[in-house]
Amino acid sequence: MTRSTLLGLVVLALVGAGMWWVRPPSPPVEHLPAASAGQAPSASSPTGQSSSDDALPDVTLADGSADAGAGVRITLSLTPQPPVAFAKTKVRVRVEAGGSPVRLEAGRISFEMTMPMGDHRYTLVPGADGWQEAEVILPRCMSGKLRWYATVEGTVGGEPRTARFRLDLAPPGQAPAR
Ligand SMILES: [Cu+2]
Repeated sequence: MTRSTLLGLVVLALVGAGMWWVRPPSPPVEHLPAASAGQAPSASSPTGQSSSDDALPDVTLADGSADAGAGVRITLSLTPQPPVAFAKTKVRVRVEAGGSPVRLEAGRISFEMTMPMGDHRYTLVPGADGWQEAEVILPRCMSGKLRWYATVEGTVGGEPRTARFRLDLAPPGQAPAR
């Protein structure tokens, strides 16, 4: 076999491999309108969030509860409502299993946005009336977005339990509703 034939084979192999590589494993959905990417069309919330958000309990203006599986229900309550950026928010969590209050062992709550906003993780400590609580200060996002997500985690009867909620932070200086 001559040198040029070998080179030709190598080129052929590379072209073949290249064609294999450019064949996308999935369609480039980022170039498609959202409606044709398999998402049900829905009215956007004022904060421009997708419909998957709407399934999460909103704890901005009222307490919210979420099913954490196996009959465990996690309730999240913020004070004030709405919570205000850069101000203290009292976070309270209550957990029921089969309708009876239970303790969330190693209870903790974390807050995040769709973008990295730093670490906002808090341990829940025992409070009054069976609530477990934390004092939280969340920053305002420079982008102007207000939507945060709260994740409550812990174990009940040795089983890990998680519940997610959404909230919209009021801008600093805005008087809380109550
Ligand atoms: Cu941000």
